[in-house]
Amino acid sequence: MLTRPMTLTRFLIEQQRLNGTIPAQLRLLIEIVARTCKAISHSVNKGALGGVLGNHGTDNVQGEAQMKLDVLANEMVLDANEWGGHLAAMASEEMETIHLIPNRYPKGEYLLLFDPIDGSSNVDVDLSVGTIFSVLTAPDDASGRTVVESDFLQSGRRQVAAGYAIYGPQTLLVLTVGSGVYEFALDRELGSWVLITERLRIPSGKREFAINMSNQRHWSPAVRRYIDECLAGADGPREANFNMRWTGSMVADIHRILKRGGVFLYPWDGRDPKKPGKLRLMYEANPMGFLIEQAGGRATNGVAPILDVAPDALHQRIGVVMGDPAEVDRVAAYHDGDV
Ligand code: AHM
Ligand code: MG
Repeated sequence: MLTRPMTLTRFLIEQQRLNGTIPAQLRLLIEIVARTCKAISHSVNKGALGGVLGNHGTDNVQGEAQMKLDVLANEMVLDANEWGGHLAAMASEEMETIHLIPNRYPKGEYLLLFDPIDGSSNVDVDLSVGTIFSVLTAPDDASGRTVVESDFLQSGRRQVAAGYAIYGPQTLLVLTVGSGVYEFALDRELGSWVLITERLRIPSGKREFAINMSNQRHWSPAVRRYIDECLAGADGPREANFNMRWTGSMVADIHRILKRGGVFLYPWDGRDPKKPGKLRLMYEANPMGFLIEQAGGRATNGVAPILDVAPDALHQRIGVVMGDPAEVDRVAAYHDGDV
């Protein structure tokens, strides 16, 4: 019997039909985002041959140097999603404020937030990077008026879809619409995303942590204690040897944790009072937190689940601890002073 691959298109249609988890408009929106990720993947792969490497020579709203690919991928997501009719507006890590759908196109009810190239400092050295996205619904009262920035300031719990594409040895798409986590691989011959893992679950008990150790001196006592105990190995209080991995691309580190287990930390640190962490709530912590919870893990900023944090600014930063629930709970308990 011929076994047909389960493409993203068929998967989304079946979810819509069988489970009713995806309204038609959301399905079409996800298809467009996934198609854009295919195009971004081509640009990333071309690298120097496509003239896309190196700095763009500009800074983004957060004062970070933009790479050419940051700017290119941002444009690609905006262009592809403007005309579909599913969106009310978009917001990106690379843009100062929200991007409204031009008047010449119909508008929909969804809000798209994205980090076009996450881990972009890794692009020029040929390590994995990715695109992260999150979908919210515009507030009911926004239908008859222009969407404003505060319409985006919804907690992560309200996301209706989230995911990332990772441009690594394989190009993969990892997606949730609130009914588990699904992993698709880009089949370049078919030009399709093909389902390779259903209902992905984080393996438990893996003794592995991911953190940028060079920030150690800036951490809170709770995070310092957690990492010290991991480093103490089999003779320490954890009575186990821990391994460490850090790629500098959140997509790659979170992908490893989803597939192999362990915990990811980019915690609050005391370097700059205006920046309580490096990662952005709306473009990184919320979508990844949604995926991690849907895969049976937990995500906290140390004191509260990330998905319950009420945002107060579009580009807000937050401390992040996510992955294996037992490890995340331990870090949270150290913050609470419970143990
Ligand atoms: P970016 O979105 O500008 O690439 O920054 C986010 C990245 C994450 O992917 C990664 O976890 C972190 O920054 C790495 O930071 P560091 O350079 O401190 O290791
Ligand atoms: Mg980024």
